[in-house]
Amino acid sequence: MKKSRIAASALAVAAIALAFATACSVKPARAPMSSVAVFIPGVVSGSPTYEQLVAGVTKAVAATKGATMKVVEAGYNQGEWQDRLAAVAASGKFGLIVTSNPSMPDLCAAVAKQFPDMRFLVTDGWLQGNPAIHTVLYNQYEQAWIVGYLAGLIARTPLDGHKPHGMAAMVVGQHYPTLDRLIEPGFEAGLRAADPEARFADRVLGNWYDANKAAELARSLVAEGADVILPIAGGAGQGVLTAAREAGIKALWFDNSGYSLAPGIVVGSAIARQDRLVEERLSTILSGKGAGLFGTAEVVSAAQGYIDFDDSGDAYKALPASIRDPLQKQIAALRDGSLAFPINGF
Ligand code: RBF
Repeated sequence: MKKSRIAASALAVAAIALAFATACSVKPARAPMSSVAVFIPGVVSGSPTYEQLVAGVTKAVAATKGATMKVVEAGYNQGEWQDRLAAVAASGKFGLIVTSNPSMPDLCAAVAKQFPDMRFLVTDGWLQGNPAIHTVLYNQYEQAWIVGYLAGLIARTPLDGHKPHGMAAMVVGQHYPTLDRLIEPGFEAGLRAADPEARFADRVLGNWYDANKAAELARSLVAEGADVILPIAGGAGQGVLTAAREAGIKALWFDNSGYSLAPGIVVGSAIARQDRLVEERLSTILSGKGAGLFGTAEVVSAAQGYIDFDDSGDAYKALPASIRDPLQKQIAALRDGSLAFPINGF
């Protein structure tokens, strides 16, 4: 009796030891795709593109039972982004990282090598053929073309006491491939379609947050004769609106609707429906139907409704018919696809 009790307890100890050893040697189960990290290369507040990204993820997660999300802001030091991204993957808490901007596909590819179980949804970027990553690029040539066209009309029309000089301008955070190959060429092509003689200039800020410096750069453009300025500068874009208000010129906006940011000053908004796109793609992934997306790269454009012009703003509607009538024709043509500038990624 005693002997068998000792044997039984020895067996129990061995069983516990075996269970412990097994638990230690087996990797923790990988987090499900429904545990979503939203990786912000920058700061959400003030950057329309990131505000839309968070809005889209929030909607898809709210509509999916059991799904969770966490927003991780990586800040403005771009040299830290890859380590921050790797730390999110290494935490083991997430199955999917959703992020956005043209520099992110390469960083995600580097982190995917270290963490092959992770999956990545990257918008506003382009990378084909990596089985861990799905990217969607907006046709930003079309998005910029339509506000460039409006800029050309503004630059030749006296507005609210401002005498035009035939010049449009941009203040940009930094140079990068989608800006240099799509946004600026699209803006200039739209500008020249409205006014072949129009002048164009840009100024580079060197970051995405310094609104004071953005205002200074905008003032220097006004001194050169700019009649209208488009900021592509994240939170720093506010500085351009301040300078435009002081100088009595007009501003344009990009990504989301900007009319309420500076009433009477922002007279046009070229939209990328990032919130809708992210909600749709993430919903597909969360419902388990997204396996075929990973490894692919896609472009979405105006004819599909992901690029648009918001023609509902009061300041837009207050523009003279000599501006709105020709612009409205181009907006309709972009929407129905009869005006299109196809791009095939990079
Ligand atoms: N856009 C922003 O609105 N805020 C940002 O902080 C920001 N950071 C960027 C950082 C890099 C490295 C790159 C390449 C782009 C960044 N953008 C940012 C621009 C953004 O991806 C997009 O091109 C513009 O919002 C125009 O749609």
